Amino acid sequence: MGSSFSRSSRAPRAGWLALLVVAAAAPALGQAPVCGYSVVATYPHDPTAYTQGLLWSEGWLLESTGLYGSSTLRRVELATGTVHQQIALPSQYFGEGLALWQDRLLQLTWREHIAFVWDATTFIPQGSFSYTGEGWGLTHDGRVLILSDGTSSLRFLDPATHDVLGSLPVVDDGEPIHLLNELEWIRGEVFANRLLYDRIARIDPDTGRVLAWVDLTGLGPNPSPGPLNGIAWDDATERLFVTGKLWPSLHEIEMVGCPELRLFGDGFESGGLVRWSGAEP
Ligand SMILES: [Ca+2]
Repeated sequence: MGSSFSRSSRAPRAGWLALLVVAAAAPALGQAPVCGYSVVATYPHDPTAYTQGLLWSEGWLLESTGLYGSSTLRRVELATGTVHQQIALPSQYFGEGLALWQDRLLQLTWREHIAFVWDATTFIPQGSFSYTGEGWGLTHDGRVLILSDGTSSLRFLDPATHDVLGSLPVVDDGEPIHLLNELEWIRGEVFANRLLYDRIARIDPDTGRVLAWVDLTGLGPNPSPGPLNGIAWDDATERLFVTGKLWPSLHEIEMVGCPELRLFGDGFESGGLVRWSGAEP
């Protein structure tokens, strides 16, 4: 391109080339914007916790950890990182995504095709259910469970029967977004870690389109013991928490320069995932 400029002595020709340069440098049409973050607070996090699922409920962090032989469900104090309650999974299960549905915690496993159901207060087992494929992340929008499995599609499950109601390919500018991992439903959007990327995708649940990428480069320990994984949202105080696998820290962050959340209010008024559940809006 530089040699083309040097050969051109006519202004119109140079101007036309400059226009091409501008066009080539601009993001492709439809590509989601990339935005940043600031750290509001940093808390301790168990550096042996291979975080696979994270959520906030009534003043506690609830966490699912992975790896065969050390997978757990745990209740964690935010301020200190202290584990106040814990149950270990049998060694043949690799813990994954975690969601709170009514008074039950639902905990996926990676390749075991089984989700454990726990009493959310006592952690007493309440049964299990099975699903096909791998289990990575889990959340819900108040009507349906939303599951990631490492592919570029999200699956929607009936929370009562666990039947698959539909699936949604996730794309950015037409490109499938693979390796969708830990999930969090936040005000009308699905937030998703992408394995091995320092970015969170904010996904429109109606279209599967990535609305924005929150770039978390520089967050967490350096060198990092494991990838970013774990998103929890405290809706009452609008706090966003993130951590990573084996990270000694957990962070409350604010998004900077990002689009407004899709529904800053009742997340169920717009339709959202209603088409998957068949429920009336
Ligand atoms: Ca989560």
